[in-house]
Amino acid sequence: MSDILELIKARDPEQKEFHQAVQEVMGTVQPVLDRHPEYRQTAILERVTEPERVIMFRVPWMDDQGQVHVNRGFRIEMNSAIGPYKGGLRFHPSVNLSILKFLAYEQVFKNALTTLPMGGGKGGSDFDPKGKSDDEVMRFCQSFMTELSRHIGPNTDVPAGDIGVGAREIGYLFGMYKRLRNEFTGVLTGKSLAWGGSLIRPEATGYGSVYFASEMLATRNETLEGKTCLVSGSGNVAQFTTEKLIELGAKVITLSDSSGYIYDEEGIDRDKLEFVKHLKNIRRGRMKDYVDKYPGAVYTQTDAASDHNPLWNHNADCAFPSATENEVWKKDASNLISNGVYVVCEGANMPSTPEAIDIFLDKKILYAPGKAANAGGVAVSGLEMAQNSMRLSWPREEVNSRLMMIMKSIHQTCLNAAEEYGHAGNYMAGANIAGFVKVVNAMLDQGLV
Ligand code: NDP
Ligand code: 2IT
Repeated sequence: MSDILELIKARDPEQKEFHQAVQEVMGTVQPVLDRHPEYRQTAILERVTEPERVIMFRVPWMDDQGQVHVNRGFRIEMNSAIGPYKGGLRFHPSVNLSILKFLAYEQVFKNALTTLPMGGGKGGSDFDPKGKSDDEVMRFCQSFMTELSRHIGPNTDVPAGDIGVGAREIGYLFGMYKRLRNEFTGVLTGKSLAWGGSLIRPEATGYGSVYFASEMLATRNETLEGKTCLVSGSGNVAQFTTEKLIELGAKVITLSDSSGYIYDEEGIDRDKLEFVKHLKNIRRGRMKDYVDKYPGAVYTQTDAASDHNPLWNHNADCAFPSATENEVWKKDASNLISNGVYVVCEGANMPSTPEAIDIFLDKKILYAPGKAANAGGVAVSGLEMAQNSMRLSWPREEVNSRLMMIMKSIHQTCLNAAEEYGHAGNYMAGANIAGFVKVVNAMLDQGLV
């Protein structure tokens, strides 16, 4: 195990997030390797940690003042053992090869857990959509797709949204792909309903994360009703996590963005959530504005360079980190535990640092890793692909009940795999093992690939 980590560190020493993601998976699959010597004999670890293909390209675009800018575009085609590459696009200034490789790597195992035939990929750009006009975002998306269109396709690689890529960006990207290829196909998911999108896709990640938390609580004969919840982020995942929590009778008392967080002791109700959706999705404003509208709430600025986030330091039962990677530090994990939190359900990808995870596992709380808990988003993307292939559109209830079934199945799969390999009750080990076994067996079936 340490061999493979040494190898990837030596090969790409600067890719810290990628190393972190690999270390987490490799740290839990040793019992599988012990039982299956053929995996080591066929260098499966070396193969599964090396992307099948990495595409990196120039994205030139012009701003509203006529100034030319150049960003970098990426698509990591990580693994296609069980289906076409599938995974989101992230537009954020922090985007680099390390972050996208970590996300693509997580995506491979996450997609395997969904029960649907999807391989793993991820892409994006260091473009910052904040403060850009719609026209600027459109020109950027058109330029980005001009190159990306050569590499993707409904049976090859199907991108979707992630941080900074929502319905608006998917629309511009799809329009350009259609124009370049003269094809109306399900090449992207997260499309609008009128032109091939699926009902429930916008809600799916957040709803799925809450369904997963409900399943975990059910193992202790509990429900979310009456539970106090901390949610971070205020984007797609955080909004629909909050929506479902409210529907199930829980009380959400925090939301955040990269500048700070709001604490609303009375709870964020439906009206307040509608305000947040409008603020973030239409006005593209900041969470700070929440307290002008609701003066009973408190806004606290946060410092990205700090080793903790005060959002995680409030009395609560459950926490749903739904903003970004490494947003829950060691100190936050200790604060969560001492404030009574015993459910941590990751809506974001890799939001907890390894030290924070150690604390959750040590305290034996209900801890759901992102690759299981947030798989509802890509699962409904898979259902969008299925509907596109059939040229049909399922009703809301049908998609929602499939999403619920998938989340239940992922929950059970994690428990079963954990139990089978001596990690009973450890959802992180269960998710890693189940995802890993499915993907590497498919690779072995297909020969030296
Ligand atoms: P959005 O762009 O809709 O929202 C992102 C939110 O996170 C914003 O509130 C943003 O604040 C905050 N955020 C982003 N970067 C940082 C940062 N570096 N530090 C602090 N806060 C930050 O993205 P999503 O809601 O779609 O994604 C959130 C997380 O969920 C990501 O980890 C993503 O990979 C994951 N995910 C998303 C899925 C989906 O279907 N969309 C599916 C599965 C996982 P600000 O406005 O200040 O940038
Ligand atoms: O991290 C993720 O799973 C996503 N951003 C969603 C990917 C998708 O293809 O829907």
